[in-house]
Amino acid sequence: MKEEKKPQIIRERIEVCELDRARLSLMNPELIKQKRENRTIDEAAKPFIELTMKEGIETVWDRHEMQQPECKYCAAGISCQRCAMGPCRIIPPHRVRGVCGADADLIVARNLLDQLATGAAAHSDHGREIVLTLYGVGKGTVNDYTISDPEKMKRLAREYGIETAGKSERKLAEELGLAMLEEFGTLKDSLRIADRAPRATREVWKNAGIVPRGIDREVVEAMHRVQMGVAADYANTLVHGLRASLSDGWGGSSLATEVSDILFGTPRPNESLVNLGVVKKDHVNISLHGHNPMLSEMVVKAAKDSEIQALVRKVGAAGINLVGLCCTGNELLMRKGIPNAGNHFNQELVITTGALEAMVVDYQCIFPSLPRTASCYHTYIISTSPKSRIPGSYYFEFEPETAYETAKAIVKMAVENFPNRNPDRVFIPVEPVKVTTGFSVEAIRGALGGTFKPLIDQIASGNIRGAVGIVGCNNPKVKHDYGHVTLSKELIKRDILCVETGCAAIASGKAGLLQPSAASLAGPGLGPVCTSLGIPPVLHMGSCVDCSRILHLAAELANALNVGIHRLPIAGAAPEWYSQKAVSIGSYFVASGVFTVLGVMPKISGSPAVISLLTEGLKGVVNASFAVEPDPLKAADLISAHIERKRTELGI
Ligand code: SF4
Ligand code: MSK
Repeated sequence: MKEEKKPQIIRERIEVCELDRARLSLMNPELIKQKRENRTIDEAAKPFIELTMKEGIETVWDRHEMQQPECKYCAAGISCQRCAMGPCRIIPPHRVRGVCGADADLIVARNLLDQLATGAAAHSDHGREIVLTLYGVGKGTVNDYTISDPEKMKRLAREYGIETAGKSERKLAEELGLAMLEEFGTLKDSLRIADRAPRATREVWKNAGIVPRGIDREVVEAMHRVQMGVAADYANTLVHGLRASLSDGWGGSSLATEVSDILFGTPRPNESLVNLGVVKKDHVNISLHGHNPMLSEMVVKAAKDSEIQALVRKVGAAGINLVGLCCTGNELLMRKGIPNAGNHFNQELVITTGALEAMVVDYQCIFPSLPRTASCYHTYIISTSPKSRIPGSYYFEFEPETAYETAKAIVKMAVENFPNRNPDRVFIPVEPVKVTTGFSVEAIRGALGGTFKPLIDQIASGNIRGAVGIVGCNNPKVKHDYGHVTLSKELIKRDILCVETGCAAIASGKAGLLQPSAASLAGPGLGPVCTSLGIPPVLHMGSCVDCSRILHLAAELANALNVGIHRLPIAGAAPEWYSQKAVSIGSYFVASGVFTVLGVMPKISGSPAVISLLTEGLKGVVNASFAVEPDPLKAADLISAHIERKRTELGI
């Protein structure tokens, strides 16, 4: 008999909830009330935030407070740790260059390129894992996954110039997987998949010298450039950042999205629920957190296994309740309608329901401190990626070849943890909110009757003034969800359609904006259009890598009009971004011709030259630029003005 998979325990599991008594003693009911209101606008999160303060369970907001005041040199981007001659800081009037001679502009630019390349690498490495799985399915080495959307696979194969006639699914998966793997790095000088960008946009890239080549190549070159003694010119450094970001958006992220659709199904509109109220008192609750859908898809299957179901009955639970978090959650919500417990800042709070048997994580956006939070309860943190082994967690090494077996062992462990729950600590005083999600590019085209013409007509007639991609994370510098929700509400009121991904999309879901009935909050043009189509005015387009869907949608519209993306009445926004991945996303939006407004200041204020390049100078390079506006209402003004300008230029 095959031996059952057992987890490896990474270091001792933290067994005692480390209550911070000193901080706790400072808390009084008035202060708790005040903080609870200042920390979030997510009504369902508020009782849990209050609980953490009463019980001294540390959260992201506490740690942010403890980090204050922040270092003003680091905040301005003018500190450098790059080599052993430093660290260096720029402190005018005397210290205006680092030991190597780098000035403020160069130090800021190198730091920014470093962040961007990190984000591009994260998305693209995720994409590589998915493509390798497709290739493994084709080669017959990976047997736990199947091709869920063979039509999409054929479309992609044709895009890659692969003959599809007479080939089996497996043969096609092998050939397409190999062609896609080559995008990461061979002797080529452009990405095949980036050819779907409009011709005029590719022309802009060519003239600017930023056509993305191999995906790995751009990230490696970025790392080379930030090595001491290579980059010397801030502008030249940042222009490479645009190229690296394009290799992410039109490369690694696009591959992650497209191949996930092939393997797990292309999202179609479906209904589900969001917020912390999705946790069920009488069920074994398992949250699936991170970004890569490969393990979580298998957990969904394993939860239905007859042996597991028998075990569920044995422990006396009513069933297994899977809930998503962050972008793994977005993937499951879009494709499977699995309820979502929330975005980035809900990850600690879901543990405080006291009813979570396990939190299964893959990688990205996972607080390394989660095992500390979990130690206050019976919850197991189960890490699964060799790239993200978390001290204090139980670790199952995930490999596509043994995906089902691993998923089943994880689910079993969670079910067996159900009797360890303390019923007196179960606290779920909130109800979930309904959402309609699943708006892939294909689904939007389908909702419009098979062509984008009706959308273009509505934009041309002015009923819809334009569209905005709202993306990105939560950041304790912004009241949780306030930036996302305020901006989305304001834009739809102004007849601007919102398409959203990542934590922004979940924020809108929790606020009720992902329901068709939210059309009543939209303006007199957009509202009736949404009502007639039965869609919400804010469309959920997926996870962080699915920002590529927003690019592809823009490309479809631009191609239909035979213009570059920069001519469209569209914009991007990241009101609460924190992640290096968001730096890459913002950059590939701008490099693709999309004006993008950030709600959190990047670490560039130490270089007026870099600020000027990013907010003005880039217009001469890629016909788009960044703006920074922390107030979402003012951001809406900037976006509306931009959209109206673009409409005038188009003559509509
Ligand atoms: Fe200092 Fe230059 Fe080294 Fe940075 S690269 S730490 S500025 S000497
Ligand atoms: S999970 S990258 S906090 S959107 Fe994709 Fe959310 Fe940002 Fe992570």
